[in-house]
Amino acid sequence: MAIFENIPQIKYEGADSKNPFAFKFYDAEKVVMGKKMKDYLPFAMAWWHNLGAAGTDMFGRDTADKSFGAEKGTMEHAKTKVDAGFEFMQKLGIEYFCFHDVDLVPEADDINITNARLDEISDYILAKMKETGIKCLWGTANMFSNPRFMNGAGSTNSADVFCFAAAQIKKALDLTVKFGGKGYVFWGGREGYETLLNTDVKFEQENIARLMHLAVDYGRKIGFTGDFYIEPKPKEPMKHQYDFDAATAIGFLRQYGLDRDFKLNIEANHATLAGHTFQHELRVSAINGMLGSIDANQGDCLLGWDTDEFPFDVYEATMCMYEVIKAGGLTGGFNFDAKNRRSSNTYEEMFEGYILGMDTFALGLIKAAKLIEDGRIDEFVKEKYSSFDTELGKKIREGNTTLEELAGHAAELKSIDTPMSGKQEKLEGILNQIMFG
Ligand code: XUL
Ligand code: CO
Repeated sequence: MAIFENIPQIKYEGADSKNPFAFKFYDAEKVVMGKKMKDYLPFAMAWWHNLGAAGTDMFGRDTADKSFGAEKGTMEHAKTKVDAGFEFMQKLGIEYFCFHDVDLVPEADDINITNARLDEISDYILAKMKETGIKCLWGTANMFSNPRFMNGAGSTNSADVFCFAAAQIKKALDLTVKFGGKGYVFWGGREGYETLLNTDVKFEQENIARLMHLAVDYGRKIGFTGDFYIEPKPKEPMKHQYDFDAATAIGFLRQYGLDRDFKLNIEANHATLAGHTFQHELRVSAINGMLGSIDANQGDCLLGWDTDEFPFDVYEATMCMYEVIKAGGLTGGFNFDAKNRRSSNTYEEMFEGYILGMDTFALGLIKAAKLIEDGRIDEFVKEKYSSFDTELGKKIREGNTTLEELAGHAAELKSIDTPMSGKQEKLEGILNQIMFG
């Protein structure tokens, strides 16, 4: 029996449709810049939010019913979540999912029991994957919720806890490989500190790197050919998290020789928590060859924490897709690490959240393609640096000059005017014209 029996198959109806259960902009088969929309936008469902999050916040308990007809905390519930998840993805035409180990089954005190439950549920999931063609984008281990990780996982002060982290990663990698997942994520929720009075930063960072190396060695041994990802986030839950932002994570990966196996999973709301735009984080990743995957969501600058809202800001999605197109697409995908607001507590709203997010990114793709095809922004940027196309400019770019030679050139010029103007307002006007023209 269907769980979402009142929800129809969600189809593309176009921008004039008033049907809440239809896409206005996401037209999976439509070709944009030489590729189908669905190939530019491999969307994924986040198991934890969509099938788990029920509106609990610091001040109140669940508002939504995510029991899907079974008692929570049982294997029967784990199975009804699978049923709900696959029905949900099929109805929206979502081809991927992402999971943590403990999203799939209730965690037991004894890790052997948890692992046996994971074996059972993963067989059930695998059968559904075969039946529907739905795939796994990435897997991960939750190394932040259980009290044993209170001082971190890789960064813990306890060698025994380090072993539990290793055990969870091993199992989550086994599952990722079983599902044919494209990636494996490390989000270091507890890898950080509250105060330096009790923290050996160097030791903790080295241990995190050791754990990642062990994960890579094991993953490659069992046939995982995909990318490992770090998902940067500056804070929350910790005051200071080591994977602060893209630049910090890239530096870490290079320092510890992990950059060949790892890329980044960039989350919009984490970017803004780090004081950056989403686009900035994508650009930094892309120019370093590290743009792997995206956690598609949106924060709220008036709140200042990780609100994980469904993305509706079309400017932000446009600039995201501008970076993605320029980077030649993603090897990963777009995981909606997003949840309904506490007061959006019906099944209908689970669908409305995804329809909003998918339409926002479809619009972003359409507008970004238009911006690139229009060409004025790219032309301007090229022009802005054109003085480096001169003979002297080339010498600088190619490293064929000396400080004395450049100083000599400056002395000949005696003085110069300001360089070419930045034209920010004109460019913002072009962006608005593309958005609304
Ligand atoms: C937390 C977050 C996580 C990761 C996976 O802010 O984004 O859900 O995506 O652990
Ligand atoms: Co995330």
